[in-house]
Amino acid sequence: MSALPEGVRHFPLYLSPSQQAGLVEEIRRIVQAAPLFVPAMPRTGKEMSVRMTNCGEMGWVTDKERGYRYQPVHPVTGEPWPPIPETLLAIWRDVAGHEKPPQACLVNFYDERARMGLHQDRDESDFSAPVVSVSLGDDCRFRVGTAERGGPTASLRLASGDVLVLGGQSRLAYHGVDRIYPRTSPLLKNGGRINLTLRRVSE
Ligand code: MD3
Ligand code: FE
Repeated sequence: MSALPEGVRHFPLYLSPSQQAGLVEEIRRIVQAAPLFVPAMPRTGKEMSVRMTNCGEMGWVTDKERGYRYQPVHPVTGEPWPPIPETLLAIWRDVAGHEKPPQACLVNFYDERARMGLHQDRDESDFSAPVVSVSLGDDCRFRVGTAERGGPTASLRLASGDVLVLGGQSRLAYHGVDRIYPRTSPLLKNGGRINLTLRRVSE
């Protein structure tokens, strides 16, 4: 499959380089208050290669014992997540086409070896809201399929400043990150990729 599935909208270079740099500063402040944690798969405890944190009322976390969930506090510090920066709320208002503001913003950090296997996002209880994703730093190969496991997939190169909106049919599509293209962006001093996903968690 080469065409993008229904409901996927890609806005290449939605953010200018100076807007990207401003957003990176805001993410640095978030990571200072809410340090990156190592997510682990339910039951097996296998560690993911991506490092994570969140901002917003709720954050997505996972560990061996309690599995995938949203919770209002950081899993290590026990502190509430920092608020979602206004820059991100403004992006949501512009592209989401959804009345209510996002409740959660997951911050994923990929080093050059990190990946994310194909999965569905179904830990939210409101699938009427889209997911809005913002990419910063190195390019990646993003893959998106259908709502059925084993269906056809399309791949898309995401670059720094790109925004992706996953709504409608694509909200329950399988998706993942096949690879990072190291040193393709000058934005992050030590390289790597940051992805921010804005979501509604409950209705
Ligand atoms: C397609 N993150 O955090 S963002 C995730 O680049 C996640 O870090 C990837 O998948 C990343 O769950 C992909 C783009 C994205 C986010 C949510 C989706 C694509 C999606 C939900 C449904 C379909
Ligand atoms: Fe996902």
